[in-house]
Amino acid sequence: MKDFRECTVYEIYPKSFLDTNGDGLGELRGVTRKLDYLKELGVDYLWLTPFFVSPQNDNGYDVADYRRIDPRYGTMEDFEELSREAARRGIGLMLDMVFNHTSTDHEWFRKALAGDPKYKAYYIFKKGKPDGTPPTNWESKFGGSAWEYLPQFDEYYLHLFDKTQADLNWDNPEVRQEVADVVRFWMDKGVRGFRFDVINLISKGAFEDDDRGDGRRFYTDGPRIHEYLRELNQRTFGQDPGIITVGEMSSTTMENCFRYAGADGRELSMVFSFHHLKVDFMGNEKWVLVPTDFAKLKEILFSWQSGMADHDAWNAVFWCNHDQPRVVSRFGDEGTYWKQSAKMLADVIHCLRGTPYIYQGEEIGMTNAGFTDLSQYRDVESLNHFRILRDKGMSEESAYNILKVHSRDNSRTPMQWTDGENAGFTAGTPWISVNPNCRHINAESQVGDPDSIFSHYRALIRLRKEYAVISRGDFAPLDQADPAVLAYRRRWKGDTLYCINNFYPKPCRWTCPEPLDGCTLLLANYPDARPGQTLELRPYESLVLLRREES
Ligand code: TEU
Repeated sequence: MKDFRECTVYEIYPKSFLDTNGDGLGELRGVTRKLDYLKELGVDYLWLTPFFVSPQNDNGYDVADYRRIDPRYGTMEDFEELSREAARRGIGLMLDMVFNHTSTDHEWFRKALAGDPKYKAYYIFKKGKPDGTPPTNWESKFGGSAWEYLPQFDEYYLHLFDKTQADLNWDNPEVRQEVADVVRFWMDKGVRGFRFDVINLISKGAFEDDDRGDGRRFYTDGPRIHEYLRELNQRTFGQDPGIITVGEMSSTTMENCFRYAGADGRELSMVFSFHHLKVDFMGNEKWVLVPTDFAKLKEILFSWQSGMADHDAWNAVFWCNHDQPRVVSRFGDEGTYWKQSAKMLADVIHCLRGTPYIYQGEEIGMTNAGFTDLSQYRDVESLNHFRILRDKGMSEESAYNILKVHSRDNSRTPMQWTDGENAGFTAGTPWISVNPNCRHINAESQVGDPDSIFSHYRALIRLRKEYAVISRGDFAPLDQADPAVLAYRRRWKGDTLYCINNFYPKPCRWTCPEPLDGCTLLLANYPDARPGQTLELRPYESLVLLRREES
């Protein structure tokens, strides 16, 4: 059985990974075809974003049937082949379960719409206010009201995301049983892990107007959340200690995460939290352009590292996923220091305490989409918010500049396999534009090159397996106040590891507050790096140092 502390998870967005049938959309067979590449990288699990039957209004996060595969992604045989071939290479599959909501195309919702009381009770229907407005003033995460009116019932249903994603009513025990049955169905197919989409939003509290925000405080980490997770755990994955689970926790608190991801294993193996990725937002507002607050980034990363360790709880550590801009564009440099900054950012994450997640293309330093026209955007969230910004009177150019930075489509452009036509992703017309920088950023040119970003990620994945100080060590921040350097220390038994990073393109001098005698260089992103008590750090320079106990 794998120990998830030593493992690395690789996220695949199948639609943009590899198209083998020329329809411009990637599918499961494309993943099977690239298993040797993933094995070479060394990852342990593949998290596949949803490939279930869906109208694809939110690229599969609007599930219409949890047990069937959308024909656009392939067949159940394709899935079984992928599962078998992955297992043969020691790789487990992690499925993405979207249980906060279903598509309004789901049979349950259709029956609800037809007036069947059993299925109406699967969702959250409420009367509007006497003045004809929705039940509460809550906002959808994708913009606009979180309530959709249905004239035939003179009622509204709740949708925290798109209006075609209706929230399930977890207070209904039948819903909880249905969800557990789905999890068991996939466990029986040999799945080795689950990622639970926005799982901390399932327990709704009071349905009241929010005079301080968009309503999230009424349903985030809600009143019965821990009870529901424990119940699901006991009914399903908790019966198989080999299964790993990760919960996507939207706007959560650390105190709740101690329980979600506690070592007692009563809820989940680990959690994704997002506070460290809101450092280029204005509060919770994403659709603005503000510079990255580096002090805040460090403060958040470090406090979560220390807090979770103190409570024996486990983090998923990451910069990238299918909802986030590409990290090299966001916190690094797409130009002169592209390679150095991509490697530095990798070191920061992979030496932390937690299970690292890599998002497809991150391992070759893929950048933001670089779209030049609005018509290239596909994401429902981006398109809705573009409209909202324009309605508020913002110029098209300003609204567009915000999308360029924050749109989720930045990470959804096709995987860059080669420098050829459509980056080797498809022989047809890709569903979303390929980044023309595939001419110089592509997997083919990096796999055999020992100095590539790919090789650097490969080394980090291996080091986590080799050194318990990385997989198990404690955590302590170093020189938290430095305005340019992000540095920390890990310790396990007699071993001490230092991860020291210049986060900026400007060289800087940094003196380690702890003696570094006896340290040797484990990894660096410049060929001639030298350890020393005082370091003259070059642009984006990163050093990983190790001191081992004399034996
Ligand atoms: O995302 C949850 C979520 O709230 C965010 O990541 C969201 O995309 C972002 O905050 C908006 O600014 C999950 C999935 O990862 C995402 O792809 C889905 O669209 C969403 O849930 C709904 O299922």
